[in-house]
Amino acid sequence: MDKKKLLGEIDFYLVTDSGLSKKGSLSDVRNAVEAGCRIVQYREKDKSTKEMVEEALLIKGICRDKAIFLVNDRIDVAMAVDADGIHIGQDDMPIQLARQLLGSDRIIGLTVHDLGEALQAERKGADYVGLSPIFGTSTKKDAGEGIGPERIREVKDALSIPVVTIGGINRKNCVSVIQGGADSLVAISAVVCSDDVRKETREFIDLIRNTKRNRAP
Ligand code: 3NM
Repeated sequence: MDKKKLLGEIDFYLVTDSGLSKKGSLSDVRNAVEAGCRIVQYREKDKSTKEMVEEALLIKGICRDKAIFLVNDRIDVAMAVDADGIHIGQDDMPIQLARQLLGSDRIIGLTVHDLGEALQAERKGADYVGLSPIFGTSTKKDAGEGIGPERIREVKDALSIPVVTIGGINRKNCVSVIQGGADSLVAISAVVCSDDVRKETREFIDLIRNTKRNRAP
């Protein structure tokens, strides 16, 4: 399965958060993938490297040929478990070095906050950008103020790589994000804090697909 090709088709994007999760990251990934989620990012800030490697291997096993499996920030963990790629921020490993370490086949996603950073990300070889934060969020304490869904379009129109959106997105405001031009969206608290991750993921996927079908080209 060509995971870079799959990247062009993603809609709902799961990012794990063991601090917020009701039933744990493994359960969240299992349920989201069963519901049809095709991209998973393992984001873990508080566990030991050993625990992360063990958990990442289990998540990789769940994703297998159904979903792209990325590791947030920790390029060493991604390489150790042979993940499909990584997601990094502006202050993490510089993208050119990450590419040297990972090779051309792996997926690298980069967080960007505006059009300038997005253009640079594409120029430097990112496979997608994570545009953030769209709305205010308490899930990431230093995320800053939301840029609003109306700022997505300028980034989407300027890039040829997928635009993933993150930050304060829920089922009420997600239609505005997709209508704004996003290819994909992450909703962490809206999903992992829910009692039924599978149902919540499915509802996001259906809403995103219906909105994409009906939006102007
Ligand atoms: N990164 P929720 S905001 C992981 O702005 C993350 O870069 C962000 O969580 C950024 O969907 C964020 O619960 C958390 O708002 C998003």
